[in-house]
Formats: sequence, C-alpha cells, structure tokens
Amino acid sequence: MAECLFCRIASRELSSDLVFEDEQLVAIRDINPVAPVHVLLIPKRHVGSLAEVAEGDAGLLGHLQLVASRLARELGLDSYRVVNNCGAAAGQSVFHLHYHLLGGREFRWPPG
Ligand code: DGP
Repeated sequence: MAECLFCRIASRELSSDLVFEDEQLVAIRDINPVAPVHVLLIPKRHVGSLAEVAEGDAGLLGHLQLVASRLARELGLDSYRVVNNCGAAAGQSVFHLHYHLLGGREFRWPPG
C-alpha cells in the first residue's frame, strides 16, 4: 500500500535502522524503543493486523517467529518478549502487521 508507513519502510523507500532482511520480512530498530533491544519484525506484504490473517498466512506467521527467535539469539538475549498489538485498544498504532522483539530488561506480567 503506497501510503502505508511500514510498506514504505519494508520496500526501503524510507530509511530505517535495518537489523535483518529476507524475501518475506524486514527487522528494524523501533524509532521509540521501550527496552534496550526493541526490534520490529515487519512482513513485506501488507497485512493490516493479526485480525486480518488467513489460513494461507501460516507460513509467514511461523517465519516471523522463527526469525524473532534467531534474532534474539544473535542479539544475545536469553529472556525476551515477542509482542503483537492487534487493534487500537490493544495499543496498535501502525496498521501493518508487525511483532515487537523486546529484551535487555525485566518485564512485568500482566502487561499494562
Ligand atoms: P504498535 O503501536 O504496536 O503499532 O507499534 C508501532 C511501533 O512502530 C511503535 O513502537 C513505534 C514504531 N514506529 C512508528 N513509526 C516508526 C518509524 O518511522 N520508524 C521506526 N523504526 N519505527 C516506527
């Protein structure tokens, strides 16, 4: 989607602090980090949110978690959190599916 911020970042039209890229996704540093490590995993194909995925997206969703696990290991994290905010009331502010990989500090449960 031409006007979607994360589509423009994923296509490299807009610059970002890129951590990883493959044919399906980019991983970038969050512009407003809430932990010492705060990476966003963003699929290149536009999907608005987790509420919009279909059966055919199972491979992409699995790949996102596999890359999150691999990046966490490469970034030296042994404890970390992988978060998806789905919908405005849950904190989603960019309506292009993404996962937050957060680490480098302690996290409380339940989240606020
Ligand atoms: P969420 O609120 O779950 O939709 O997460 C969106 C995240 O995206 C939020 O942590 C801030 C981050 N973000 C917003 N705009 C930009 C940007 O232009 N560049 C980067 N790197 N991150 C952004």
